Amino acid sequence: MTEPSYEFTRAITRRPAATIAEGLRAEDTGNPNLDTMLAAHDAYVAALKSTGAEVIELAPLPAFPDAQFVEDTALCLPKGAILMRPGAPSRMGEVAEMAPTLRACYDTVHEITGPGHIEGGDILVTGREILVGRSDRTDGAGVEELEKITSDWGYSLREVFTPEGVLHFKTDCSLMDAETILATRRLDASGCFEGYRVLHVPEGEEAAANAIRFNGLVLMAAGFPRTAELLDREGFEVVEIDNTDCAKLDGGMSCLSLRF
Ligand code: CIR
Repeated sequence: MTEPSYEFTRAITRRPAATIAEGLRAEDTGNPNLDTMLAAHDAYVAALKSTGAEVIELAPLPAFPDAQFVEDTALCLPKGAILMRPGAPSRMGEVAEMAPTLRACYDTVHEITGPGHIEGGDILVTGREILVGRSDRTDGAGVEELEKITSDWGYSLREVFTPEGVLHFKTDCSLMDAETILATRRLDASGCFEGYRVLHVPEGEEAAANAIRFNGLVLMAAGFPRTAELLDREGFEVVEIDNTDCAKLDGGMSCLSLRF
């Protein structure tokens, strides 16, 4: 039996474009370096492939400097894909760029038509439900529209909240297995994970909370030794990927792929 919340046969990624320095960020901590970002991107794709999955690698899109963060453009579920409607105006055009690839992979592709907004980074699919964090990018109308689609597919969807000042819900949490969530204490304190097994990212390593479970591996940002140790102790096989450059654009492990 496969567990669709973390067992996948495919992923979609997009190579970073030369325009990455124009990418959105909450705080300017300096521009990312394209060469080191590309090296990290290659390591990320290699790790996904090492699990036996097929990775569809899309070409850079210089007109959309944040387009490598493909996760925000869609939600991929076993019964179909749903094209999102990003809350960041500069990112809305990324969805049309992703659509043909998803239509080639899926028989059923729905889309969020608005007026609401919703980005994939705010959606965590667990073994039993879909959690969606309202944020500066995801509003109530966007969540409502998604809920109509996913309830037809038999999912229960719960609206929760992304902490103030945090870009996306999944900036602060990740699914480790169907019932286990890695999360920051500040997010868990909201009570949104009641009933789950929650592993807290050690204090000072909050940026490690955005990881991905992909088949037998957990991909996490390098440089957070206490989180890596925690996950190792819990029996997960961890692969550390350099996230220095993506972090300058508020990006992390989950943002860089669509997984299905
Ligand atoms: C943005 O602000 O939209 C991008 N610079 C980062 C997007 C990160 N995506 C994600 O967490 N899913």
